Amino acid sequence: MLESETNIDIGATIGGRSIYPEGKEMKVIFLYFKIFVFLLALTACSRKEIPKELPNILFIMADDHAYQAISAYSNKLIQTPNIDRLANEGMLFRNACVSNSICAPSRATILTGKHTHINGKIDNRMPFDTTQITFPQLFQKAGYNTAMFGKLHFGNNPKGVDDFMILPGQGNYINPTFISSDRDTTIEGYATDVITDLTLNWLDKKRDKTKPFMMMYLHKAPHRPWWPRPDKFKKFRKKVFPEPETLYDNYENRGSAAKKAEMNLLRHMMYSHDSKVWPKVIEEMGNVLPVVPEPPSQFYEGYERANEEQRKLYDPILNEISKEFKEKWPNMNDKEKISWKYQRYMQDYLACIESVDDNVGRVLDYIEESGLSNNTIVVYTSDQGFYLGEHGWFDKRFIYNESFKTPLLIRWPNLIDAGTTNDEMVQNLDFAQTFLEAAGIMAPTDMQGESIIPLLLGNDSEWNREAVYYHYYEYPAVHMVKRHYGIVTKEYKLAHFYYDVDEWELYERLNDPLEINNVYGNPDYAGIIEELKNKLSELRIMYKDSEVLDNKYIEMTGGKL
Ligand code: SGN
Ligand code: CA
Repeated sequence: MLESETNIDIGATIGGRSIYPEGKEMKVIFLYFKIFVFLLALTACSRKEIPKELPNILFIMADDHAYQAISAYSNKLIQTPNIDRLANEGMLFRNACVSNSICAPSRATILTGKHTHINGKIDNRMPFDTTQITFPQLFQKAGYNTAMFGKLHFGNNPKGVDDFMILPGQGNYINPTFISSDRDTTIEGYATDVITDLTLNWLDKKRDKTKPFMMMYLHKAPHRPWWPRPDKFKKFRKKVFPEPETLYDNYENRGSAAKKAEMNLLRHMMYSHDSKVWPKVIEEMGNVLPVVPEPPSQFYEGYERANEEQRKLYDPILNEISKEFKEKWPNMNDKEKISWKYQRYMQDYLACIESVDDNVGRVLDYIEESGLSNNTIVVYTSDQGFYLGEHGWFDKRFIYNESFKTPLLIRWPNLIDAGTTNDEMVQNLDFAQTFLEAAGIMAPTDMQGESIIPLLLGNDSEWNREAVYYHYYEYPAVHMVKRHYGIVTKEYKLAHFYYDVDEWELYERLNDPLEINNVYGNPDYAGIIEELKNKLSELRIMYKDSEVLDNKYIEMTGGKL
């Protein structure tokens, strides 16, 4: 009999001491065993599986959208009720990050499922080898109807999409021009609204409704120079936002990379191009110029796209900003100047975000009203994080939190439990394999991420990543953030800055969340440093990165010093 055989086995493991030869004890053991088998069966039954019906994928990505500016992450700065819907009805990732915090490299990683040292798009300037497989090609081949609208910023047209209209390079906010397979088209309106119109038009009228779809809906906003739509420009102009704790950071206890970076609000944020003071006012004031030279053409590149009617809406606000600047600036001390620039920056950046949120709402409404909701995976993310005054900065690039982390919210009704959060270290590197698994398409074996489907389904025990790898290259270049690579675990961040320096930095993520205390030189951390360096070497080997490759990319992008 099976049951008695089981008992004999159990007995044998307890070192010869017979605890159940007869009666009561034996029954208790049977009972425990049955409960155990029942619980096991119950867990197996409740384990969620991907359904057979192929899901649609709606991939929404903004450009430079900091998680600090999504109310599902933090409601200090702005309310984003529509993006928050994805958190309320799906899963919010609190530790999602990128592997190289800059635009085109992040997009190349998303499309190829490979680190940038492998796909070759290490910075915004390097060409992308178009013979590589990108995940939309695999969707198209598998019978999906595929499309892309908005900012790709890749230097090439996308492959694997049945329809596309993309912005050339960075694109424009006002009356943007789009590239498509046959011609360029300029569309009157505000980029965030126009990209959404194109997306909705395709979803509603152009797509093949007999097929599942994979749509990439890619905003230009809130990328610099933060031109809001006129009504939002006006609405946000008088708002006052709380300052981040590290706005007046002096970079003490940090390495030379933080001290030498050129993304400081006081020294590197431009008066016209960024703060939107008329160039002629800056010229008249003569002695207020920042360290960074500021050709008026940079301001006019954006402004001059506006037609007469649109200018009538922008001009009164621009006049008001210039008037205030002219009156106040000469009497301000440095702290007041930083504060003024911070408020101006946030007013425009967050006004751009409000347009993104409104438009995400339009698309979510369409998905819901057209009955697509239950079978559509909706993802909201950004190509990287962004500094909103933390450490006195704007821009991104660093392995430090605000640029390294990126927002990630995913809704998949019936499969992802509503209102859930996840703290695992998932990366943009994982997106391709995740989408492919959801669609039942085999991922190429040389992709380097991992599908996060187990996390989405709540099967967390199937996820065992303890650390992620990061590598940033674009230096020397705008903002002057030095080349660095590193390892990040939930507890620590160890980075090596190289090329014109050879410096290491270590941050304790749990005790020093603001990352203001580099403890690399502290002997108390010798053990942890050794351990992390070993793990970093293992990661470099696992992801096929090396000093040879570091040097190859140095040669290709500017040469040895
Ligand atoms: C432009 C911006 C920079 C920004 C890079 C890269 N200057 O050069 O501030 O870091 O793009 O951004 S701007 O005055 O032209 O806006 S990325 O998101 O495309 O990588
Ligand atoms: Ca970007």
